[in-house]
Amino acid sequence: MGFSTDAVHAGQTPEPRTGAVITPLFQTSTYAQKGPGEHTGYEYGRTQNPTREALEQNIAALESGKYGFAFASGMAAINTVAQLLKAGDHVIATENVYGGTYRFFTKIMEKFGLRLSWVDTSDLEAVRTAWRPETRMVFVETPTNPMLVLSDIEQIARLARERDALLVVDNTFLSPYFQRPLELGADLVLHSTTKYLNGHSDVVGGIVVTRREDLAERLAFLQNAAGGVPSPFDCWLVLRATKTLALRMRAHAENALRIAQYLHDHPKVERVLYPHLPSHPQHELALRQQKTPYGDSGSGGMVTFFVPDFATAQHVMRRLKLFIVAESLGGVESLACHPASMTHASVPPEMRAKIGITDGLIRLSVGVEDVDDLIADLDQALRE
Ligand code: P1T
Repeated sequence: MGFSTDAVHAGQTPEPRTGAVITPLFQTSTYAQKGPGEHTGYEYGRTQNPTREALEQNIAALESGKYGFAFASGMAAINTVAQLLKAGDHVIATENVYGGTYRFFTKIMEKFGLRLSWVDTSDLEAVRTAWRPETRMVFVETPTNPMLVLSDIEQIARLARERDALLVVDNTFLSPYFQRPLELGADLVLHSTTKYLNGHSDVVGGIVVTRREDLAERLAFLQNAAGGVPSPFDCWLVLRATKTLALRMRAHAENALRIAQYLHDHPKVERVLYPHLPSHPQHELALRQQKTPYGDSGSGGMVTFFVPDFATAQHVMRRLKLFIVAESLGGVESLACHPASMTHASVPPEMRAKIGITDGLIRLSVGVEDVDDLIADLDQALRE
């Protein structure tokens, strides 16, 4: 089936008793058993939930995977993936990940004996150099948050396979509409479903998808045993949203490209990062790797740009009227964020400097409003 057909139907059939077209919200914590141990396949809400299963199957299909595991947040998904490892194992991770991911690995997992190397994974040689005999996982975010640096998933997957390590890709920024890492050889793909998959800024959630049965068994165990599961209602909301993923992503990408072009030509803007601008250093990789299921390519709705300093960034952000100043991304409404003081404040200043997150960097999550209104808003905010 095509992507949009799967988006509407995968994991869902009309409910057998009433014919309800929409998957019901099974808002229950437990299930009746005929006698001890005689159950319907559903025992307890943490372990199984039909609404959650529908969502897991739906997103697994969109990611060209077989098995999906939903979580209460993107961080809970990342936490569960990290639990596939043990003390002493080494992880090579993209140096510019979401600030919370960096905080999770450095402040929590290192305490339990995981070893981390923060590497510019856009440089394959740097990944090779960082490799150790105990390297068991490569954790890649592409495009990165907020620098929009790309890593070549196919090449890193080859390296990881040769050396018996798992490749995990955080695909939050593009969604499966623009990038399907499992097709490129990744073992696991994960999302903060809080972002594009839900798309309406009313749920915090996460998901992990794989094609591998051995990993699926371990993830099913961890999902239940560690327990970071989402509420049935949140699953129901995300399932409602994935139906329009293709429509929304096309609108986000169209608006974002127009805005990136506008900012590129603006005298007050020092630099714009957007992978589908020819000026992006990895434009070629973007065209090759960030493909829709229909063969065209795109870069989603995130645009990063630089103004000279913190004072200018503050001035611009305070003047924005339509763009809302807020953390998060991927919703239908446009947001503006100052990573150095907001989403990446938990990354140490030296690391921020190394990655290039300056005090004059502004990150836009471009929504699906009329693009002329968005450009007019930026225009008035960038004026003296
Ligand atoms: O917020 P949560 O659902 O727990 O997801 C964490 C997460 C994981 N991966 C990426 C790439 C992310 O961007 C995030 C969350 N990011 C933000 C809240 C933000 O504003 O960047």
